[in-house]
Amino acid sequence: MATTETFDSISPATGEVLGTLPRSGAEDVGRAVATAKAAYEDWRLVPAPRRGEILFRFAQILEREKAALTDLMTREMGKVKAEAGGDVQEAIDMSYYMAGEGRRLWGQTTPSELRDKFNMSVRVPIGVVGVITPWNFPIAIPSWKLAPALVAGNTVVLKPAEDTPLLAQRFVDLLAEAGVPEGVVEVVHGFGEEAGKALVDHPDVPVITFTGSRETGIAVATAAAQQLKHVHLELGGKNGVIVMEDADLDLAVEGITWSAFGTSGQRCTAASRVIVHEAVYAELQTRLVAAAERMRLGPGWEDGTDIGPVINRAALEKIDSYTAIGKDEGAKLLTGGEIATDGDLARGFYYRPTIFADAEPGMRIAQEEIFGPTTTLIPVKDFDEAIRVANGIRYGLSSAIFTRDVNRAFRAMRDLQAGITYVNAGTIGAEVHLPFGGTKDTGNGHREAGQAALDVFTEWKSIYVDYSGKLQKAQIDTAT
Ligand code: UN1
Repeated sequence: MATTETFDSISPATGEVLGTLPRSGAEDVGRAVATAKAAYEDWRLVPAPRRGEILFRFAQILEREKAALTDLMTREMGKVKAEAGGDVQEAIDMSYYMAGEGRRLWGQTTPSELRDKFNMSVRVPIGVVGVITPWNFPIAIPSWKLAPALVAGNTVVLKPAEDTPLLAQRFVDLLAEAGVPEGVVEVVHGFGEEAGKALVDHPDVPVITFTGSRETGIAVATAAAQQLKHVHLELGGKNGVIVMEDADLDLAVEGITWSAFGTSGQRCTAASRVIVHEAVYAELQTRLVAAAERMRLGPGWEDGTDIGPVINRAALEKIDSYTAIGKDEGAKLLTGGEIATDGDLARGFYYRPTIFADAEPGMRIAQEEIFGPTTTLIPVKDFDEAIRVANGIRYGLSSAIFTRDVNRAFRAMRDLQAGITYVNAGTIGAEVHLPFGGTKDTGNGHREAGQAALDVFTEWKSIYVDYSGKLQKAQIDTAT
């Protein structure tokens, strides 16, 4: 390590220091990239099924470590036990899924327009992938990026979020235990402006995959464009749930509560808008407020906690500032809207589940990503208005509709401008074998997860094999 500087990992539940890590700078990044670049020369030649077997073993090791990682996640990131377990499970699922890709990685074979000639396309790895991950899914999201990158034959330099470095370090250590050779996965800890930027700028890192804010995503893409790098971006969301007048309201309340307040609202997929038909607007408000007020705040590791802390003080203050913004704009605060400081909660960063009502679709609380336990109700007159309001934002990640009308459900599936649409479920809960990502300002057209992830981490190569023994000219020799 070139750096002698360090930073602390702090528990958002208690403010305790959980560990101290090296604060990597450009020199450390340079060393990590050189190591990963050297390791690439052999890793790309390891048969893909063998690479897949390492991921399979990694999935098994994650299963063995699930309880320990879950506990650490409740402490370092703050989410509640059930959700932390889900985060680890998502990495287990992704690792098993991508392990299978080791025996697929399919290309195409296709006829040639000439006699005695064979055509095919194959996926080839690209080189060193720069991976920049967020803190909100500290185990799942690294797996979304590393598992496909590795099975395809790339090596990786990972720069995890500075809020969850201990989990990232465990992740990388367990990959090594699974048999990933030395140098294939390097980790640099630290901050975006230092380590992250150095990774994006490094000439030997041809692929960057980044999950984070829209603004940082634009900075990453702009810097990477100077070197024509491949860039995959997974950015913000302002996901809306539509509740029609024929919806099962109990189910809708459950789905909204889970999607708006799960992970303390700190998911890109969180339901931060609820677009409600006026016929059920009053009733839904009453039921949602009752559900929110029943939720218990506390440390994630305690049984019975419904909502854990938010990640840090800056996040707490940002979330609180949006409560002030909502009030100023004239939306009606139904419940919450304050930092929770009773008893031990004062040691951590807790925000009460917050519901605004009577919002106009154009208000800032109905347009901007808050990334906290705040949701906003917007009344609408009919289905068409609901779709218009749902689409009237810059982002396009997740969307949902509660209705019993199959015609409306299918129209919503067609017309909602988002990478993900749920029918009769909330906006969260993506499964690993389907593409994950969004339209509009949520990204730049790429997807993680599913087969689609492989497109980020491979190049297509088209191969033509002429076994005629003579020079045949495509487009010229057109006689049969
Ligand atoms: C994210 O918030 O960045 O669908 C990822 C979900 C989770 C993944 C969320 N499976 O909410």
